[in-house]
Amino acid sequence: EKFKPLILSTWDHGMPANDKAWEVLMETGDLVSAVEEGVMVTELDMDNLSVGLQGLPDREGIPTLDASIMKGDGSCGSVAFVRQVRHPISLARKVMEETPHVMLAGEGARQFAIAQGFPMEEEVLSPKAEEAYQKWKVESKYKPIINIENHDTIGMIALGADGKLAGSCTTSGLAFKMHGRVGDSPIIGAGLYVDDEVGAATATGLGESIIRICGSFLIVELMRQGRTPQEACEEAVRRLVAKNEKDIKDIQAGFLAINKDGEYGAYAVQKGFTYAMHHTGGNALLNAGYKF
Ligand code: SD4
Repeated sequence: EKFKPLILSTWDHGMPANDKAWEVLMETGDLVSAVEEGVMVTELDMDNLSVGLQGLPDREGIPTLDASIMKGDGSCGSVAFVRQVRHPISLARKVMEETPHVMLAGEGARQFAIAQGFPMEEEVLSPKAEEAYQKWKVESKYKPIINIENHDTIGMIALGADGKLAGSCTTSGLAFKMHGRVGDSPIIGAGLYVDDEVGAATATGLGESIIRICGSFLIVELMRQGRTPQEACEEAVRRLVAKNEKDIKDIQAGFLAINKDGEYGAYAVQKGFTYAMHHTGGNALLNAGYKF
């Protein structure tokens, strides 16, 4: 099956994000605004504890955010380890459009946000994040847990009617990470990769395992060599499993891919990875296949 336009997003919260992205795409025809505004919905969702400032904080109790955006012509921008910014995806877009750089991190990213007129939010944890942090502090153990809300990054990839592609990815990262830890989401080629000649891919899950295999870039390259999006996602999971063998029982990671013809695929390490797919016929929540 082939669909054009087509929008794919990770997890259940991909549904409202897709709805918004579709609306923007239909109204404006602007794919970059569609993928930006789509995930902005998730950045504001107070029930989502792994995207946006309401997300679970790092070990010091501070929420720090990662985001990236990319167009199929190779334009891209990202921000990593940024504080006090409500919409890191919009800041990533500003990096793409207003600077000669691809990536800004930490205090520099925050200063750039101020210069661009972004409001600075107070660093107060959301009630749910505060509660979870207080509980975590009792034992203060770092252990990634599969498929609970600390693996709920949103990654979105989209194919326009004109055959152009774009993608976005935004997260508060792993719950209770070390201060300064950066995941896959803001790393072009890890959490997101888009190439108009081939297709697009995005990732969710344990960022370290995804960075190790350049997950999203790998999927796009496999599609370039002739694999379908589904085959490419499965091969990336195989590679990820091989490179993360000793901890694999505790790792969840999932990938989404679209090729430029409008075929798509999804695959995860463990059961439970859902994704939303929007085409002209509507928006649907699907279950990805999985390895274990
Ligand atoms: C990260 N990939 O920072 C993200 C985690 C994730 O919801 O998917 N979180 O490693």
